[in-house]
Amino acid sequence: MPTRPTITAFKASPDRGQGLARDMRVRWALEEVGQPYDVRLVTFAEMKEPAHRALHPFGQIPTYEEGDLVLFETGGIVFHIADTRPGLLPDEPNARARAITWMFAALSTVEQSIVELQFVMFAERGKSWQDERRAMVHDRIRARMGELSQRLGDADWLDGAFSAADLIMASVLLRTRGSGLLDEYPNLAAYVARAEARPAYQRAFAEQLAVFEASQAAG
Ligand code: GTB
Repeated sequence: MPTRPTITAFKASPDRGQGLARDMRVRWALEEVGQPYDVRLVTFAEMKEPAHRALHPFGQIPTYEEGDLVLFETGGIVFHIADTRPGLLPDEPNARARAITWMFAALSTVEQSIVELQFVMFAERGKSWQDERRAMVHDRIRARMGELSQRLGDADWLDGAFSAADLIMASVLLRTRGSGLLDEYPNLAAYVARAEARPAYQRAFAEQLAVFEASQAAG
């Protein structure tokens, strides 16, 4: 059995426990493979201090420590979990390569404009051009979601059985729910709902929500 990992997460998540921060992906992957883990909570200030930057060059969460191994970037972390524990990647080499390709597609082709939307909504709030730019970014997201929707069709998962590719893709797509875009694509909305219904997702969600609730109770 591999060493019990420690991940980092927000001490006070700005999403108020909605499961949108990226530690959620890592928690979910660990739950899917049945790997117990520890969590170290960090403040925004702590993330920028040298001790945390030694783990994460960009001063962000999540990080992942397992014995001598230190990782950052959710794609790399989830891949490592899937590569070292059974359950999240197929054994057959071609199917495995396709699942890994979908992980990259989710992170580089689909997530890009979804992250851009977050800049529009938060960092660029109040700018005179915010509405115009939001409409442009919405259209870019729609283009990708439309293409993905076509490819998924009425399949349950991207390529056969549920895999790390679906875990990453659903984590990316669910971030569009608040904008209303996800509901424009009923098969993608159903895909995300299927992913969220998985017991491992539910356990991960409850764990990160408990952090938020504890922070509220502490005042
Ligand atoms: N590409 C990296 C990865 O996938 O690991 C991105 C990591 C990242 O963006 N981490 C964010 C962070 O540490 C937290 S998840 N931000 C602090 C900083 O950069 O100083 C992004 C996030 C934050 C908040 C919400 N929210 O409130 O809804 C959602 C997502």
